[in-house]
Amino acid sequence: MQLLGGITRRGGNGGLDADKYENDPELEKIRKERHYSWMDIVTISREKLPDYEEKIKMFYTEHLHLDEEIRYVLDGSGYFDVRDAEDRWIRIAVEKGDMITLPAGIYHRFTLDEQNYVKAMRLFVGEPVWTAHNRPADHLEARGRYMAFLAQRA
Ligand code: KMT
Ligand code: NI
Repeated sequence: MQLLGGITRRGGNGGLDADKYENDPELEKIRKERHYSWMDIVTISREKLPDYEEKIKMFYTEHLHLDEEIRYVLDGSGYFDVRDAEDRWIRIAVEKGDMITLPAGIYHRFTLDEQNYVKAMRLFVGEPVWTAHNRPADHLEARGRYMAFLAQRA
């Protein structure tokens, strides 16, 4: 379903089954329709992620990307904070079974919750570009396009 600012989140009742991600026709359908050709799986926990402290800091530093950020939570949970049209932080909880998409150009950050654990599939259209542009990044074309998208909906 649509959340604010062009963000979408679909959960388990949308047909996805995180326990069957290796063979899930619903996931295959989404990937085909949305051209999510590339994927990998990351685990974010103190035990599993090298340079955990540093990575956690990076995820929680306000930034944007030039492409859509697509995450499918296979296990665990966390929070995506996003800026709304008035530049206020909005916290979006994600948990096992949720797939969230953040549009290119939206300022956001990610943090774990008290579980301190998330396992997520990262999806991408074509070859992934992970570069995080920390705020301020208002001069970037992706930011301009996102601002225009917000303005046209207001
Ligand atoms: C990111 O880019 O913020 C991450 O991959 C961490 C969150 S995955 C639910
Ligand atoms: Ni990001």
